[in-house]
Amino acid sequence: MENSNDENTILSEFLQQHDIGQECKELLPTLPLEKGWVATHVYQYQGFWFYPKIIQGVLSCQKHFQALDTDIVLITIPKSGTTWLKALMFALINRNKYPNIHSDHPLLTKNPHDLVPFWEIGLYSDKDLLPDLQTISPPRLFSTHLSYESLPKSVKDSSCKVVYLCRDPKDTFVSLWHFLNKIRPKNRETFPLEEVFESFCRGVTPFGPFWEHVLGYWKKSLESPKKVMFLKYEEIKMRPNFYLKEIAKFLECPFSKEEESKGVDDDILNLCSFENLSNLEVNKIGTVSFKVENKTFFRRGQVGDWKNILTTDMIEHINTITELFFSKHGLKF
Ligand code: PAP
Repeated sequence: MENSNDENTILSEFLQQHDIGQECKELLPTLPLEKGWVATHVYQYQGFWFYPKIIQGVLSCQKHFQALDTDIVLITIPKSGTTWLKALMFALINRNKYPNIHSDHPLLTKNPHDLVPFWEIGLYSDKDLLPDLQTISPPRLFSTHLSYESLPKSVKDSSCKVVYLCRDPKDTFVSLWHFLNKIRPKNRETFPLEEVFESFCRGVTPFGPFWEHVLGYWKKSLESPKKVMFLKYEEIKMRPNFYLKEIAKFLECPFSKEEESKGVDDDILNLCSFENLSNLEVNKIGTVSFKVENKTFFRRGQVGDWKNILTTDMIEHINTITELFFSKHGLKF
């Protein structure tokens, strides 16, 4: 079923203004704002851009989330491969609980976003209701699109682990542009590629600026490699088995020789592959808890799709920004 225009209008209103608390209402008028795409405006809070409803969730999780040393937080900027990483990490840490990937595995009947909740877009988005996280047995797995600077303090102070995934900004942008168009509100034309590109390059993009977001986690991963693991979509695509094992080691749950000989690692990779997840009935119908259709999270799942859509000037421009921000820090795409 196509997401109806009415549903998308509800999403855009939801992101814009739906049900925000007093603190958020008072904060918004004090923040810089810019034209949004899916909602009318985005606001800059702590240096990054958000829809109003999401600022509600950010304030709440910053205030209330209490990290445990055993927690695992999966972090991305949108369209970097969040859905894939959620699936991989869920399957990885629950591999003893759900050994049968063919019959009763939760990923066969639930979208990864419903198994690994976001703080700001899910658990903490209700202004009146805080989540009860006490009942979740460790290790608890959460996700967020927040920058390092904006993480709840207890995440930085505790020994919980952070797994950060990013992607070539050109593919991140192209994926974002397609995504925004799929969820755009009623009666809106396709968003002009050039205008969305210009906003992205200025840093005005949901949870952006892209470059500051990535750099924050890159620096942290160099400083505290036991705390923050830094991954690239392109590298996991190229060597999935190697990186799955690296994630397992980082989370201190490495694969045993016996598991490897049984092919548990390959089973997880097959279960979480783009081909498998995107063809599951659950991911073709229905919506995730934050009102986006499940199928919207699966498009092409390839490296280098930017070659099909960006002009030579755009490529040059975005490469120049990337070089400017990243080269002195030894980060390359
Ligand atoms: P989100 O941050 O809004 O949750 P996210 O999952 O990061 O979205 O981005 C979706 C991208 O990941 C899509 O990329 P594309 O637009 O370039 O195709 C989507 O196809 C890709 N993706 C989703 N699932 C997988 C997967 N299992 N393996 C590889 N790529 C995937």
